[in-house]
Amino acid sequence: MKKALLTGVTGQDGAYLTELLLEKGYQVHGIKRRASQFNTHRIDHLYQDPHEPDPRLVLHYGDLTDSTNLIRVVQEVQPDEIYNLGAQSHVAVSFESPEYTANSDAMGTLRLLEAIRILGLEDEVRFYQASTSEMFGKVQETPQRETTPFYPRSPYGAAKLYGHWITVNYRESYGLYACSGILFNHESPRRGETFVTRKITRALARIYLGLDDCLYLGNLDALRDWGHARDYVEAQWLMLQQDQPEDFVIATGEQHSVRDFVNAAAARLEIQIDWRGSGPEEHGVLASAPEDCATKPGTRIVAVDPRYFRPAEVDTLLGDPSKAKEKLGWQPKTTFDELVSEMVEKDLERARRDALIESEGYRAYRFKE
Ligand code: NDP
Ligand code: GDR
Repeated sequence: MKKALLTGVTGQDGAYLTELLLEKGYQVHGIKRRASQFNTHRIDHLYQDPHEPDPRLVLHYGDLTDSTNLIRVVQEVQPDEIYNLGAQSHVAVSFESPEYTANSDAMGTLRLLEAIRILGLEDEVRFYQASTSEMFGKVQETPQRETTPFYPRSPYGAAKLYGHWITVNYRESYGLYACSGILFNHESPRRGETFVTRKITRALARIYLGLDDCLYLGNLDALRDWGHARDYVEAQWLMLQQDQPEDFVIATGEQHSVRDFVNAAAARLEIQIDWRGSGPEEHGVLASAPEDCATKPGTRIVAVDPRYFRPAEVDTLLGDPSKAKEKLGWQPKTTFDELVSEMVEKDLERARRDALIESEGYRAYRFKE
């Protein structure tokens, strides 16, 4: 049985990749952080009682800022593949916590690579690094491909750039099978609630049911290439199954603005937004809605809040996934509309549950279930 070790197992990608690897017959070992509350909700459906013989999913406490811990876990697990998905992954937060972001995202990658080297596992382990389109930042070429020069625009982008190059360096210096996937934004119903797509689908579903009043956003004009996380983790796995390690751009090749995303999500709820004003004055008024919508036409449901502007913005990202298509046989399966629909439907289901608990109490909700 092949063994994979994942950092970031409790995150969005960690959950989808764990599902994929378990389906493929791997034993999956994940590093989770100690937190004051349970933080494994995304993988709880996959978790097995550790008292059972030969569990297929095993969790270890650890942190990318703790090198002795990483060395011990790698030594204990002796994995065939390591996927370094763990990171402080929020761009806006990286401006608030730049040093921690560098420690976990840049130095954390180095620590994991050094653990492999210290344990003499260079010929035994394949290593995947979660690189990002944020490294292109102020874009130098459109669409962005593997050869496009990097120009990061945030502490997160700069830290990830170090992680990217140190992975290339360990491949070239020590013959390690190591690849970086330069992944463009990928979303899902499991996306963290403060990333813009999930923030939008969650808020609009709650506004629809009367649980929230208004969705506050920053830059509505930012353009992104959004795909589905389920499709993207398959590319991560494929990159480690090739004869030679190489870096790949993973993207859809399609671009939408944040405003487009709001309109698409609203359309799934059959509500229409009338956009007024511009810049920080811009807002969206509910123009029409079905009868069961708790919020009435004429209400301001989207507003720009400058607190969500970033000190330096990445205005536009658009990836060219041709190399991945040609060499990995990979292409995205989920369209933009399907992605938006799936996210809205799941958030509506969650909002309905919250509304029921709020109005009738937890027992009524359990009974209805
Ligand atoms: P998430 O934010 O959903 O998950 C991040 C994971 O990293 C969580 O499991 C988190 O643990 C863990 N983590 C955070 N800090 C540490 C640390 N110091 N030590 C160990 N683990 C840590 O991110 P995604 O799943 O969306 O992304 C996965 C990776 O891919 C990240 O590295 C991200 O930067 C990168 N990426 C993501 C893209 C995207 O669009 N989603 C695009 C390109 C790259 P906890 O649950 O405890 O917080
Ligand atoms: P990003 O994703 O920064 O691209 O990083 P995010 O969803 O946070 O922002 C996308 C764009 O939307 C604009 N925006 C807002 N963003 C947030 N979070 N909240 C808002 O209210 C808001 N309003 C407008 C942002 O300014 C930005 O332009 C994600 C992360 O997953 C990274 O880890 C990953 O590497 C990159 O995608 C590729």
